[in-house]
Amino acid sequence: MKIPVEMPVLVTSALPYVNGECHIGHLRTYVPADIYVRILRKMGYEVIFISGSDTHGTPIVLSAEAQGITPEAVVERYHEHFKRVFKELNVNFDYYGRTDSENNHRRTEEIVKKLIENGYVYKMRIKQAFCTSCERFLPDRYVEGTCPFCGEIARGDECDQGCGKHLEPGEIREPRCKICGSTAEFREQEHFFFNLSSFAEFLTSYLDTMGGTLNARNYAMEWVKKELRDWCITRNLEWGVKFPGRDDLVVYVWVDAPIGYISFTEEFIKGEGEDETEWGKYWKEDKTTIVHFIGTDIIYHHCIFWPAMLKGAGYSLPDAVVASGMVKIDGKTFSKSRGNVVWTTEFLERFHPDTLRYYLVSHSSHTKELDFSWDSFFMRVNNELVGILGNLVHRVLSFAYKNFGVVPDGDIEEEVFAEIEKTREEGIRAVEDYEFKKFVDAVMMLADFGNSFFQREEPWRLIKKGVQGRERCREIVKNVLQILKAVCIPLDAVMPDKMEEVWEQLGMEGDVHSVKLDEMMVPIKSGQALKKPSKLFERVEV
Ligand code: B3M
Ligand code: ZN
Repeated sequence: MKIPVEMPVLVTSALPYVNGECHIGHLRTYVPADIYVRILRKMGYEVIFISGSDTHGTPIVLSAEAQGITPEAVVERYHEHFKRVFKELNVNFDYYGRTDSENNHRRTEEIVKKLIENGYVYKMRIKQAFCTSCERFLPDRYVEGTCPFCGEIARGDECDQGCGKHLEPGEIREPRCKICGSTAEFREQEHFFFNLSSFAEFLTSYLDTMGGTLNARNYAMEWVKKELRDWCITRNLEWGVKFPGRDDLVVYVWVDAPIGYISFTEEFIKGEGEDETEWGKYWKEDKTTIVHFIGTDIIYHHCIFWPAMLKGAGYSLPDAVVASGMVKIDGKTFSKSRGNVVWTTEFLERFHPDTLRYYLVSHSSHTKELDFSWDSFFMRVNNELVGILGNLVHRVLSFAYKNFGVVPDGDIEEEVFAEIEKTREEGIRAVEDYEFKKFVDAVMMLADFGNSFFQREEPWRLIKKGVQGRERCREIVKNVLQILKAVCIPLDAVMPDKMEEVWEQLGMEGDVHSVKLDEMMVPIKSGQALKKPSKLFERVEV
């Protein structure tokens, strides 16, 4: 999607449940979102980048029960953990909130009341799974059973192992209590429903123009075409946002979680000391572009529930939903119990965060599944980062530093400018299509071009061939330094630490993070002092 450049952009990244540690499966959404934001800024957009911890719902409560601590304690621990991991990975949110903030409680209440006022909420008695030995109702992940649609093992609110459908309370077959394992029964209880089915027509036309990746749109379209069932929006839990007027019920976590996007925008803007109504520009007046980064497993929630809720309460609609493919490890789905998991902190103890950022976007295209394996990680680092990029930087800078000490004089050749401009254009097109792999591939091609150019012109021979040879050598070196500069600017979005190192070695002023893509075409200044080059990447091994 091409965004009008005068429009501020709000980019959000799905809110992680803070019920356990961050594994690399999480990162498939956050890292590309961060890269997207950095590139948009380099294209001249005004962007705010927001996320936060999803602190409610049964994922949190179950984890608390298992650890014998309170939900607050679980949230406290992992909220800080996620913040630290994002910082280490250079995923730079402008604001990282939490859905249990007072403000999010207030905003959720306001929106639910609006939906009630506008006639979209009704009461109904339904059958719900109940455990007689634990003497409690079993909402969402408290219950396991079989999916009524595909027969696979499922949890209370989603068929996570099979067809991926959202399940309404009472729909699961052969329910078992997740706590004690005994067979559950169904009991009647009064709950509140959101009249989702009345939004079918609206959703059809909304999805027709919604930007983002095609997987999001197509999945959502299919669901709308089949049938939309009304959506139970209350749960029997203590922990959560109370349903207005009912002390015994909280709203379903998928109500207050996406509302977090609004609350965090508000909280960020208030923190910036701006007028409190400023956030309305984003969520009320439709004067901005809203882009959600999510995983494919939560398309239903973001492309169906969420726009319907926003529409029903009179808020602005998301302009694009970008859905990343899931991460597998050696071809298998993540599983903590089977030891099939890679923890982010352990990864970062051994490898530089930039290598992980690079791997996550270069290994497969954004909407495809990413099959993580150590072999493929080592290969990418050794062949591409060390072999192509590190090699270019080290060879060129060492030669230039040794022979000139500064960026030498000379004109940039047309061939070089053409190659850089091609990279810039391809890169922008790739980002507009959310093809982050194509983006890095284009820049790495330019680095490759730099290597062949240096090899072809043989400056190390020229320098020994008298005045004329030395003259030509200067020009060649100036040109490859230009290529380096042009590689550094876009790649900074992917590997900010490493590209800052190169930027410094090139003797450039200021930091590379604020440099726009247009600067790729601006000739590097002759005479600026080069720094003594050091190795950019180390080879990695098992
Ligand atoms: N907390 C995470 C997940 O289901 C969920 C996302 C909320 S985004 C508003 O993967
Ligand atoms: Zn199913």
